[in-house]
Amino acid sequence: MTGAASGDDGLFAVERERTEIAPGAVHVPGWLSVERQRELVAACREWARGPVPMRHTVLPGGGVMSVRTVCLGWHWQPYRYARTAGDVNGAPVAPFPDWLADLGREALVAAYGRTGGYAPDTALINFYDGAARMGMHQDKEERSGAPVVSLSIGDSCVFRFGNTGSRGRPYRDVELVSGDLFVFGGPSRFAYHGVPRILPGTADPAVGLESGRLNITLRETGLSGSSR
Ligand SMILES: O=C(O)CCC(=O)C(=O)O
Repeated sequence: MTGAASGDDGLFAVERERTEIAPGAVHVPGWLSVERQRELVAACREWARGPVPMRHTVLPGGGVMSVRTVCLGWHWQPYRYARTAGDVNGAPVAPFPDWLADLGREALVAAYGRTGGYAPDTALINFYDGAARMGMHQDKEERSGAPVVSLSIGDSCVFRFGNTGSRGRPYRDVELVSGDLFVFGGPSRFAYHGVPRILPGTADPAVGLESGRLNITLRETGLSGSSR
């Protein structure tokens, strides 16, 4: 579903239509209905409780990520996936539900017009308060070149989508609004990307999130067995 209105919020020339940001990287504004966003928010609240609670990830150098994260299917920790959360409480990660894989396939149809046999087996659910950020990085712990499906709910953000060679320019800043879908695959699958800014107070209370931003990324790990 597309069709949100065009506009200008003073920061960006906002094109609220399906837009290919780079080859294989597609932004589909307003893809999730408010009802679906509410359902996802409710599901995220459950997942945040555990068995592995949502937490700030600690980086190998001792830095602490400002976003809080919980995973499904496979637990991501810097910089690998495992079936148990060795860096949190040692518990097995919550299962990745079939309905979320179905949603991922619907997302690929919206972005590319086809699913290509997409079979995501992990989700990273990030919660950003108004001060949280995510630095430029590549999603590269997966052993699969399948696309990443990204769903945004709550406060809008500035999403920076760059190139595959470095964290620097060229990149494009895209405003991701509640309900937006962003898919990156093909030549953009390993592009650097990040979230330099949240726009607090922009969420629609109807989605069930009073403040902050949820981002859900679906991925194919290409892994099997218990851990790698
Ligand atoms: O929050 C976002 O839109 C991006 C999240 C992200 O880059 C990640 O989880 O690796």
